[in-house]
Amino acid sequence: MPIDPRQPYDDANIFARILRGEIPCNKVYEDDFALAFHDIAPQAPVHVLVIPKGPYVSWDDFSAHAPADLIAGYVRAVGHVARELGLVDPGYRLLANIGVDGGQEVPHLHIHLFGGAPLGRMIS
Ligand code: DGP
Repeated sequence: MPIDPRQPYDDANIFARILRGEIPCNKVYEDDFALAFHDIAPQAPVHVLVIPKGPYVSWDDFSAHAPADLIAGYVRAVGHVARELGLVDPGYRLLANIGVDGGQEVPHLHIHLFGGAPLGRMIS
């Protein structure tokens, strides 16, 4: 069920619980700004989610309200994960679903990182 993008941050959402270590994840990378882990229902040979360490519902919330050091650290972490996974050549795809029309289901910002195969021109 897509989220309401105007909702306040819900500390009980599944990614907040993963960040707090309350439920496990298959971790790929972690630093002061971000956590990356494999998606539970992969849609490509590599399908990793990268989340910021902060209470942000969506890209809209994060880009408007997060401090600059967290934004920079998070963006760098996404690129670092792709390089560490060996995806830069031949390439990969980043995607963030936002709100109802974007089909966002988990109300903590996450960037999907897809790779490991030719992905075509579009993703649904
Ligand atoms: P989105 O539609 O952008 O909100 O995608 C949410 C993604 O999160 C979806 O691809 C499945 C994934 N997901 C949901 N619950 C869990 C979980 O508990 N663990 C992991 N690793 N991924 C999850």
